[in-house]
Amino acid sequence: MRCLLYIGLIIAGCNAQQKQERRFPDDFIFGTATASYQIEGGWNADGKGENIWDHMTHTKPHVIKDSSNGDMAADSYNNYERDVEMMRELGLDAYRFSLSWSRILPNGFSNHVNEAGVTFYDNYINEMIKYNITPMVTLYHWDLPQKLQDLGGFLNPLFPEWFEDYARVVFEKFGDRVKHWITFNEPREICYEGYGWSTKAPIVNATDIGTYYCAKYLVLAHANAYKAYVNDFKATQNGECGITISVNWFGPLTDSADDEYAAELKRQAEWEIYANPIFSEEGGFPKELSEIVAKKSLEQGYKKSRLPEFTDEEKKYIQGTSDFFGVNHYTGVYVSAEEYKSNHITPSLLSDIDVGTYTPPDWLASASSWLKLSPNSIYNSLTHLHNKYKNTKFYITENGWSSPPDSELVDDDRILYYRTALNSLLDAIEAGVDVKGYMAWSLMDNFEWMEGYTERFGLYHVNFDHPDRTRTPRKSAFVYKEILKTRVIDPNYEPDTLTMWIDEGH
Ligand code: GBH
Repeated sequence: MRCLLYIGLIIAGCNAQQKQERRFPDDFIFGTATASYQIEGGWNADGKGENIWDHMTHTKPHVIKDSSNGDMAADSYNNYERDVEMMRELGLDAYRFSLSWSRILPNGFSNHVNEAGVTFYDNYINEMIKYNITPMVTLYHWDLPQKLQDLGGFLNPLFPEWFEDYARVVFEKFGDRVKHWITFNEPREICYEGYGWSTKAPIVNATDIGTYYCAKYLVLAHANAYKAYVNDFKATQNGECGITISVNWFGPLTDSADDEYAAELKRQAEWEIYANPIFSEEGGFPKELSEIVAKKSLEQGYKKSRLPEFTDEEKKYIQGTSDFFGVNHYTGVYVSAEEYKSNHITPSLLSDIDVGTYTPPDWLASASSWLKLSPNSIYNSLTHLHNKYKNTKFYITENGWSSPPDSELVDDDRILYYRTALNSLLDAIEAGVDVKGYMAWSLMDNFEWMEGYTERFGLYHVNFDHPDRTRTPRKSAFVYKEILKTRVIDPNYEPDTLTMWIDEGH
């Protein structure tokens, strides 16, 4: 009798808990994300021009882990209807993808528009709209027309003009249907990895100034595109325009003042350098970083800081030029002022800040060396940004997990990662952060940059050995579908089949 009473209480307790289940708001936008070079293929199809990834993978194939390239990738150029079918299977509200600049403007400049390229994106967008899927479009996800790189790319002070011209073409062609624009994907990866280092095309490796000059012209280019949209398109097209910045969490290893300062410097070097000019009240590059680079530059014999300045006019021009803050978030690390340091090339951004980083060895590891399951890192990042840049609206524009190419369709690690991340996101929403949507990276396996096809991020597996690039849902696709539909994260939900279907109305 007593025993039964206890069981009764436990069941009652469970029910009560279920009633308090935390939900995503009904108007919260769930989607997935991809990028042009990573999925499209058709690298020279129908008049497309060469971009820096075509150029680098063709001239220096050894820089890619498996010597592969994006010539065909997942062949979305020919499979776009299947892509949209997958979006319908998942029941997505939105789909974030990027445009290939050189598919639209083969030489980078707006004097020659490649109509076949425009038609491809028209078809892709129209197919989404037909099924009520909201397109969220990134103008630049790392595939610069090679011709512009020959002229210095992001380091040329004319870059902001070139980007504005391209943006105007794109707003004009697609703005009747696209209402969510993202100018750049991850300035850090463009500037630091591509110009200040050699882990992304165009592998310029100008460690002294590459990151810093790129940051200046990128931010100006972003502001140009934003103003063009607001001044000449927004009134008729009625959309929004923002930028996506990679914000992983950098917290102090201990609560010492030195570690706090080290973590602050790291955040400034990683993402505030791009975010502060746009979102902060004071404008311009972050203070402590500016001071330290100026000091070290002079000590190193430079006539002025390697970090260029903005004029007051430029500062004002750039401030407030974003309707939202797109956050790409994957993981976190601890930052230390004294411990876990490594030797860095001098001068460089990393030697400028000179801090150590630490990842606890017991954090769950993915197939990517840099990607571990870090607790609360979405919550920490979003609440930090929210407190720093008041009244800002956010989207998580990427978040996801990698597995090895030969792994099973049953991807429980990825499911655990997504559930953990989405719970952390709910914590942030409950703490008052204005987050409007979440895009999982990625809809399908794709070309993972320097890692080629050796790391897989897809909710759908792609068979890169098959001429059709067959797509097959992983178990995580079914779990994501269930979360989208119910707006609730059920830790116990198990799909009873791995055979996909399209729900009525999708
Ligand atoms: C995003 O970048 C990209 O937007 C997307 O295209 C990409 O496919 C996705 O993430 C998954 O990687 O090896 O230690 O030098 C995420 C940010 C920054 C993560 C560079 C990998 C390399 C670190 N990326 N980082 S390391």
